Amino acid sequence: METTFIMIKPDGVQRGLIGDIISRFEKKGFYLKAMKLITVERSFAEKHYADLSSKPFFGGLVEYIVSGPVVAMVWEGKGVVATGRLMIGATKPSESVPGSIRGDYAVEVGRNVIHGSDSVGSAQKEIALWFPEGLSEWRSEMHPWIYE
Ligand code: DAT
Ligand code: MG
Repeated sequence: METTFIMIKPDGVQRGLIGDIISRFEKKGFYLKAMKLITVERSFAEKHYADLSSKPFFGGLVEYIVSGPVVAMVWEGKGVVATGRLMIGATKPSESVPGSIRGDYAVEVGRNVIHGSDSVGSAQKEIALWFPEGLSEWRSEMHPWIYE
């Protein structure tokens, strides 16, 4: 099954949105395979966002990510990369539909609460970066009630 990397950014942690966000992924039928609360170094945030290093907002983005603890997670499920992105909503909260996480909780693109991998390939890279220790191997007993 597919896995994706999801991170609740420092604003999401500060604003008490951890439980709600985890609950959305749980209730959907995805499985939590790894999780940690961690404050990352600048060099680590730069590595995570390396593809955006030429963008004018890169400096501010890195400042924001290192500004407090984040919740890093791996979620597993059928189509979890694409569906996770839909649950998160568009990058700019002004374009994120109500019902999505950013649509419900964010106003500014630079305070958009949550990160999710944008492809299966970037998910693999991000999971390797954030969880070199590996994932938990469990499978939910609910599996046949969620998947055909
Ligand atoms: P996403 O987080 O939806 O995958 P992205 O990978 O294009 O979006 O950009 C990563 C983060 O960078 C995004 O969540 C917020 C910030 N960002 C993106 N575009 C921006 C912009 N035009 N101005 C300011 N910050 C931006
Ligand atoms: Mg992205």
